Amino acid sequence: MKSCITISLVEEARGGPFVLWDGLEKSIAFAGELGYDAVEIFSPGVEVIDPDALGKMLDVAGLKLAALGTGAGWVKHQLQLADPDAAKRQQARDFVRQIIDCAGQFGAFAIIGSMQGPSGKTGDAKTALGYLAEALEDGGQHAAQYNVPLVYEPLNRYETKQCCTVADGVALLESLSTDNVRLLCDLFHMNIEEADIADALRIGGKWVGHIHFVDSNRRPVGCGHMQYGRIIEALREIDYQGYLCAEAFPYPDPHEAARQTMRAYRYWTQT
Ligand code: LER
Ligand code: MN
Repeated sequence: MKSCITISLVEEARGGPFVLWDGLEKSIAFAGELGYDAVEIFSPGVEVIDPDALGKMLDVAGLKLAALGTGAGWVKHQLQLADPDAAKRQQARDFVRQIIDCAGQFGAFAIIGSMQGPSGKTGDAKTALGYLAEALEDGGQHAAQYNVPLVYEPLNRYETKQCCTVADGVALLESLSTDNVRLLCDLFHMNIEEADIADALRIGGKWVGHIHFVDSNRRPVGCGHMQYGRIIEALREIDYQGYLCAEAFPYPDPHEAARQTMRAYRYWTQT
C-alpha cells in the first residue's frame, strides 16, 4: 500500500477536509520532503493545471499524481451528474471528461464524489441513480484509453442519497457494462454508514480502487477512535495495492496533519 496526500486549490472549499492548501509548488515539495508516494489534487478545473509544470514539480519531488478530484464541478459550478436537466447533466459529464483527460496524461484517475449529486431532493431516487450509472458508464469507458479506471466514492447520508455504503457501490458498479470503474472507500464516510468497516472492505474486494485514510472525526489518522488494525488486515486480505490517501481536516494545521498521517501510515503499514 502506498501513501498519498490531498492538495486543495479550491478556495470555495476552505474549511473542507483537504490537508495541504499552499499551492501546487510548495505543497508538492513538502509532500516529497515527508516521503509521500503521491498526491491527490482537488482543482477548480483543468484550466489551472499546466501539465508540463506539474510534471516537473512531481519529478523533482519524487512523487506521482494519484488522482484528480472532480468535486469543484459541484462546489464551484453547481454541476451534478444526476441533474434532472439533460443539458446540465451533459455539462457535468463534460467537466468529468476534461478531468479524466488531464489526469490520464499522468496515469492518474479521476474521482467522482460530490458530483454524483445528492438525489432524493430533486426528482425520484431511482431516476437519479440511473443518471449516475449512465455517467459512470461514460466516464469509465472514456478513462480506459489511459489505462486507468474511473473512481466512484460512496458518501455518507448527509451528502448523498445515491450510494452510502460499499455494498451499494458494488451493486452499482456490477450493474454497469464497463468494468472500468472502481470504488473509493473513505473511512470517514464508512464510519458513519457501515456496520463494520473491515467487513465492508471485504465486500468491496476487487472493486476497491482508492482509500481516503482519515480518522472517525475527519481529523488525521490517530486523532480519533477508528480501529485501524482490523481495517489494515482487511485491506491485506483483499490484496489492496493502491493508495492510503490523507483526506482529512488540516488539524491542527496542514503541516502537522501531513506529518501525523505519515507517522500513522508508517506505523500501520510496517507492523
Ligand atoms: C466528500 O465528503 C469527500 O469525501 C470527497 O472525497 C469527495 O468530494
Ligand atoms: Mn473522500
